[in-house]
Amino acid sequence: MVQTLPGADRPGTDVPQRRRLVTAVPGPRSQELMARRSAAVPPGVGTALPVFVERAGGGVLVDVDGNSLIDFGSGIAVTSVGNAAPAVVAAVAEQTARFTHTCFMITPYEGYVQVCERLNRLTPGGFEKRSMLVNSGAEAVENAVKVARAATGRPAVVVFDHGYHGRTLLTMTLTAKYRPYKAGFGPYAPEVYRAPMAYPFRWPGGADRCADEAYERFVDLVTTQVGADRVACVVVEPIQGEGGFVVPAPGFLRRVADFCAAHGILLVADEVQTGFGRTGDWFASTFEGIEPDLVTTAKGIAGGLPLGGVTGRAELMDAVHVSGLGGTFGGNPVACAAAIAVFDRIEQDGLLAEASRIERTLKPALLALQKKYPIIAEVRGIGAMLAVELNDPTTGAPLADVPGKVAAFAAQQGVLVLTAGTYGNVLRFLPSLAITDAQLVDAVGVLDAAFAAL
Ligand code: PLZ
Repeated sequence: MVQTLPGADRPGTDVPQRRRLVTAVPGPRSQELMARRSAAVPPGVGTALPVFVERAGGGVLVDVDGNSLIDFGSGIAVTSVGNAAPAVVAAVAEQTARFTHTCFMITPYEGYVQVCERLNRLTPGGFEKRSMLVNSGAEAVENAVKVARAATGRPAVVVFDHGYHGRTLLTMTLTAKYRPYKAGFGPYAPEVYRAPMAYPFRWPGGADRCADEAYERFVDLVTTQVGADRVACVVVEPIQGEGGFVVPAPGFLRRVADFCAAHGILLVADEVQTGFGRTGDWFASTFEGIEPDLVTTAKGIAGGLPLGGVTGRAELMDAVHVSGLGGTFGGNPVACAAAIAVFDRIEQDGLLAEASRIERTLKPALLALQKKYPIIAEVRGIGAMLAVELNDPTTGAPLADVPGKVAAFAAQQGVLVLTAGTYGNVLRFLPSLAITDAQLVDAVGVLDAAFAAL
């Protein structure tokens, strides 16, 4: 059985939980490695921060030059229970020593079943469910669409502006943003249709009319251009991630869900970025009281080991013929052991409440920055998934070059922050749920200095 470390205290790491700089960032060793990287790895695989990591613990990355950075990215919302969380490390070590792989489709093992049981219980909806496991978020979304098509016998998929669902052919097609995700990679997959997202801050008719008008546009698209009876599923992130942490106008998703139910269209909630405590609940669909037919997961599920899942109504998941789903590595036993340790940590360490605590500390601090710096047009998000959108205060034009400058300044001061947004004008904050209030306050001080230095 998977071991957890009883009494391992959060963040339970010997990596000191503070920033500490001993060289410039990036330091000389990182620069050397960057030169080797450039010779060995193509530029198509990007680098947000050219700092090579040697070890990490809790919410801190230690680089090869000995600098410690406060990590506001968590590897893009992955290391939510803390990096190298002791319980995850122990579970991985224990499973690795027993066996590393069999292929679940050849000879099964209990860990896979346990992860599926937990997903079936934790995802929204009291109905009977089944889950399957894969290696990534994109693969989860691909499989959700396969299940939806097989279960409904319909071809079309409806997605939204600003949506992100992956980099494979189908999920790249589902993804809205052209550059860098789609440019040069067409032709795209057929039968994908895109509706406007209820993005309150940017809705032409104003935030108050956003939910109603966006819903009307969605219905119009589905009924007049696609045909509701041809739509297999609507795929939507309950809070959009890469698109800029867009929280849909209240009521919009609820109405989309009701429309889907009335027309035999399946609702797929892509909870890859929002799942596993990120927003203060297990899944963000619960904020709108939605019970999606299918839920896709990955990222925070296994503390950094590659794992994803599709969870859905039993009758839909069971509609696929025997052996229609799978893959060599999907639900690898080591990744499953890590996932079980992550679920236990979230439950036993009360990490859902920690996400809310992070919001209570970080959001007011960001709102205080907004008062000082008028280019911060909006502070938004839920739990430990917060962002600021940066616009020209007079014209309202997106300031696409500013997030990069703030992030570069912050990195030089020992804080890693990520950018996002269709217009590249969003800074997003995705700390580990193990981050302390002191670290949050310290990091916001660095952001303050970064905005002051613009
Ligand atoms: N669905 C909602 O956020 C991954 C992408 C980083 P994979 N987001 C980070 C990048 O630039 O590639 C994501 C997501 C949502 C699906 C995915 C895809 O998950 O595990 O990256 O395939």
